[in-house]
Amino acid sequence: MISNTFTRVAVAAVASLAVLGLAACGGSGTKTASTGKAAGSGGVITVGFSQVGSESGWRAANTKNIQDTLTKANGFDLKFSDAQQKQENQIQAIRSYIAQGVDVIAFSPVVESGWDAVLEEAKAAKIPVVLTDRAVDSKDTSLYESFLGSDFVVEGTKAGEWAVKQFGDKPTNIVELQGTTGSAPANDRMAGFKKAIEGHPNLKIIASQTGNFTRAEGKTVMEGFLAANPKIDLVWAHNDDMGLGAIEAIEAAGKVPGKDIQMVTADATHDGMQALVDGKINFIVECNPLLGQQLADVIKQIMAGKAPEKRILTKETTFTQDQAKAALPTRQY
Ligand code: GYE
Repeated sequence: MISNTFTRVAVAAVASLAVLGLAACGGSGTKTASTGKAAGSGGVITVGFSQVGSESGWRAANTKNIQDTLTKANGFDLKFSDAQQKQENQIQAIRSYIAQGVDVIAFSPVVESGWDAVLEEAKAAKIPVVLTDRAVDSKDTSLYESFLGSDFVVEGTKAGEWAVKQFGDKPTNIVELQGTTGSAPANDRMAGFKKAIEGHPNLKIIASQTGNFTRAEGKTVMEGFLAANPKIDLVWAHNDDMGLGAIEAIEAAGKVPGKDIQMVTADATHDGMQALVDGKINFIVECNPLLGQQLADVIKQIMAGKAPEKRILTKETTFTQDQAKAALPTRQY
C-alpha cells in the first residue's frame, strides 16, 4: 500500500534555541523568553499569516487547511492575507502584523531572498516568526523559530530519477516549466532534477522557462515551446497546474499528452492525480500542502516557551498511473 498518511518527520535538533533561553518554561499567562508576551493569555493566540497567493490547487489546499486548523475553537485568532505572489505585499503584511502586535507571524515566502530587514523588525519587536512551505536564504537563522515544509531538492531528484528510468538510453528532449522565479521550490526542484539526469547526456533540457506555478502561464509557455521545438519527448513541470496548462497546449497542437509527449509534475493535487489516472500525466512527485496542524503545534510550543524543531520535514511519496488509481478515491486534496 502506498503511504500517503503524511507523517511528518522532525529533523535537526535545535540545541541553539535552548541556549538562547527559549526552553524556559512558560505556563498560561507567563512571559516567554522569546516573545516577551503573555503566552496564551485569554486562551487565544493571535497569528498573522501571510500567504503567497492563490496560484495553484496546492495553494488552495494549503490555505484551506491553515484556515481550518488555526480556528477560534483551537485557540487561535488568525489574521490571514494573500500577497498575490508579490514580495512587497508580503513585506507590507508582515509590517502590519508587527504594528498590530500579533503573538506569532507565519508566512510562506514567495521568493527566497530579501527578507532580512523585515525579519529583523519582527525580532526587534520580539514577535517570533515561523516559515511554512518555502525557505528564506537569510544567513542569520535566529530570524525565525522554525521552518516546516518539503525538501524540494528531493522532489526534483525523484522526478529526474524517474526520467532516467523511463527513457533509458533514448535521445530525449526535455522542456522544463519552472515555478515562480527565485522561489525555493523553483530553485530546488530545478537543481534536483538537473543533478539526477547528470551523467545521462541523452537526456537534454532543450528549453526551460517560468510558468509562475499557474495553469494559464503553463499553457502559454508550452505553446511557445511547441512552436519552437519540433521534437519534445518530456515535459517536466514544477507543479501540476502548469502541467495541466501544458496538456491543453499539447492537445491544441494535435498531440497526445502522456503518449506523444510524456509528462512529469510535482504536487499530486486532485486535478493532477485525475490527469495521471487519465493517462495524460505519466508520473507525479507528491508535495503535501496540509501543513496546518504542524504549524499549530509549533506555534503552541513557542507560546509555551519551548523551542520547536528548527527544521520540520514533510514526508512525501510519488505516484505512477496505477498508484494514482488506487490513491485518488481517498485523497484529501
Ligand atoms: O508546488 C505549487 C505552489 O511552495 C510547494 O507552490 C509550494 C508550491 C507548489 O504554487 O503548486
